Amino acid sequence: SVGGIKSYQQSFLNSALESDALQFGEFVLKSGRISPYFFNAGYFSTGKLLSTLATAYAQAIIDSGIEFDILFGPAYKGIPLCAATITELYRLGGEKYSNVGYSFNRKEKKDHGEGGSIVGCSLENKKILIIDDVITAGTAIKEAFQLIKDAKGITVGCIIALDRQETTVDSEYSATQVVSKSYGVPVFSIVSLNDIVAYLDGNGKFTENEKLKLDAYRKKYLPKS
Ligand code: OMP
Repeated sequence: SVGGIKSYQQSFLNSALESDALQFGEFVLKSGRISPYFFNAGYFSTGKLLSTLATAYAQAIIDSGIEFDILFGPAYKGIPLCAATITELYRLGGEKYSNVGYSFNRKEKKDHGEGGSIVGCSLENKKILIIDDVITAGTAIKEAFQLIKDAKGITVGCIIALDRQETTVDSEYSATQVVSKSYGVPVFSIVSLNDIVAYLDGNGKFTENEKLKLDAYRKKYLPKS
């Protein structure tokens, strides 16, 4: 491994750079903060890219060792993520994952047919792992926790693609730390900002100027550990 990162993390980062899912420049975040980088998981939009992304999620889940029954993808972005990742989880993890299911929610409630807002496996009394792209303010993920609670599931953790490792606007902790503390569950990620810096720096994949800006940003919004 390069810069202490695993090969699936490298593949993920290479694909993220090639597809422009990971970009350097000047971006306005949901928080209003100006960031020198931005990650857009929606750019993993070919079969090749999505399969690399799904492999990375599946490897990160396997590495975490977390025990769960259902991978839940909050609408809309979580839907392809959970479907693609569950197939990779079975392909790479084998029998241990053969009974792990997946589900997602509808944004609009259906009042005919099977009804309800959950599609896929029933969440009732099941251990649920939430899959999402990035947690910034935690708005989307909070909704997911509520949906799962309403469907009588038990959320046991979250897996995201990128942990930005920056303080939220109203705390000294990062969004992943806040979610983890408030819900008492672990939040895993394929990569963190530290991994990005370590890997790209060791590979000459970004310019000296980009590196300086990224370092300054990281230090400015460094969360408590
Ligand atoms: P929450 O639902 O508030 O946690 O925010 C997630 C959102 O952050 C995403 O839907 C994006 O609009 C945004 N985002 C990214 O997708 N990638 C980034 O690198 C940074 C952000 C952001 O705006 O902070």
